[in-house]
Amino acid sequence: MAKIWCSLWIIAFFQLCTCTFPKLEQVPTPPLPILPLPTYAQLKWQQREIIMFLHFGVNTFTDSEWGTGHESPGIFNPVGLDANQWARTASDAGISLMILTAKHHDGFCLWPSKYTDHSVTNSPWRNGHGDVVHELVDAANPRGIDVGLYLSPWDRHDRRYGHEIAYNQYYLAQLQELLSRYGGVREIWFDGNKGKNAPNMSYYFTDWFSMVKELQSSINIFSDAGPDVRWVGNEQGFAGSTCWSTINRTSLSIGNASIEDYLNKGDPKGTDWLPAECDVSIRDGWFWHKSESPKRLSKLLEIYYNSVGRNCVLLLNVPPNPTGLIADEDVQRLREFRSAIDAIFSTNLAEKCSIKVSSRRGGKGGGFGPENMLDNDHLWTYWAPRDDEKESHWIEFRSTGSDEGLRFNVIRIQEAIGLGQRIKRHEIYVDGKRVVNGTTVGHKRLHRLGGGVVHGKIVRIKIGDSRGLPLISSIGLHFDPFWHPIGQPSQ
Ligand code: FUL
Repeated sequence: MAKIWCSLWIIAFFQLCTCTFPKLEQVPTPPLPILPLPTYAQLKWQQREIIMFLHFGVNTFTDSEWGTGHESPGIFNPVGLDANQWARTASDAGISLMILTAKHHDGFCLWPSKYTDHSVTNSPWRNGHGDVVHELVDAANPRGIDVGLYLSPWDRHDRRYGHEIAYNQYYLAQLQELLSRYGGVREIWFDGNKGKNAPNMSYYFTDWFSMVKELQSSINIFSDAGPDVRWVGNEQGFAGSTCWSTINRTSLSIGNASIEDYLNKGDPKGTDWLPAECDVSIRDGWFWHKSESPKRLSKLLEIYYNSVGRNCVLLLNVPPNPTGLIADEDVQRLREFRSAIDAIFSTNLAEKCSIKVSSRRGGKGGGFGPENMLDNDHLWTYWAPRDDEKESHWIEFRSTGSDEGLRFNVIRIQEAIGLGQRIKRHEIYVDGKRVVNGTTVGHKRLHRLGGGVVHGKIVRIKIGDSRGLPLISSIGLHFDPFWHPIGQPSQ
């Protein structure tokens, strides 16, 4: 009898509990990341998409690309220099970071360094009281534009070059000036290039990098081998059609031509997050030359698709002229470039479609549905399939109109890279016909359709292979009126 009473009490207790406390629904959590991951500064850098490079110095006045180091500071006199015009040009082009050559290979310093007399201080410009770095910072910051600096390790002027300790100390002293006098510096550029006959000398990169991080905690350090941003391996502005932000830093060294292909593609097995930056000039040369003019809009767009559209950042050089201004034709071309990008990507035809996916993490209302691919957050809201969905992850967009369907020639896919870069292979079909056979995606993958404009009702994206589950933060179907693929190879 006691046993029966006891059981009845237990049943009653459980019933009471379930009536009083409704069953707790667990909110689905984000999936585990796949390492390596970007740092906060690297994520911010990637979102900039386009950065402006400014090559300016004595070469601007001598019509050369590499100065000898024997130029007289007396030739530097940009009488109309207006850094506000540079910053306005950047701002109108939607650019949020400008990187200036504070010192190029010729050793001439655009700021009054106390460690050399080879600087603006000995030039007629502003009667020797000028400071280009300062003027750039003052023009950029109020417009919400950040500043980065290039300080060439190869110095053809300074006599300490070739004397290892003395030169490394000199270089570190200049780094300290640049990174402590001008407020926040968001990127520092260590160019590994030097002439074949340059004296043999080691650079103390480890010391330099530590000093940089000590003085600027949210800076990104660029060099061939990072540690935060890597070179893409060429100066044409083209990343590999497969491009991983991951790579093995131990396989990299600075100024080593044999790794250019590795830099161009990255490495799916890489243990370091080290995304690539594509540096290219709007003109043929890095410095301004009277005989040169800006690249055509179609060329700039091709560069955009092959850099930003391949998971990289585009570092576009726009050289000021001897007056100290960005030439009108370059300003104009940059405006056209920005309005073309805006025109192409401001309309997303996928928004007019119904979407189906292979599965969704946490079911309906779980927070990882396909609607996340059409919102404005291209990083932290994303579609995720179910943990147990092994292969054949897919997304399908179906035109809801009764007309002839969608008309587009560009497909955009973005991964939620905050949780790692994952996708290795993907294919895209329009009404059952394959139009893209692609590999990596990363922050942004843009496919310009080699066959031209597509009219279709059903667009299906299949993720063939990935490191873990694919997480997709955004998808776009766009129309690019500037794309005429006659004779162009398919991507
Ligand atoms: C190269 C340099 O030699 C060029 O002059 C230019 O600065 C380019 C961005 O990097 O290595």
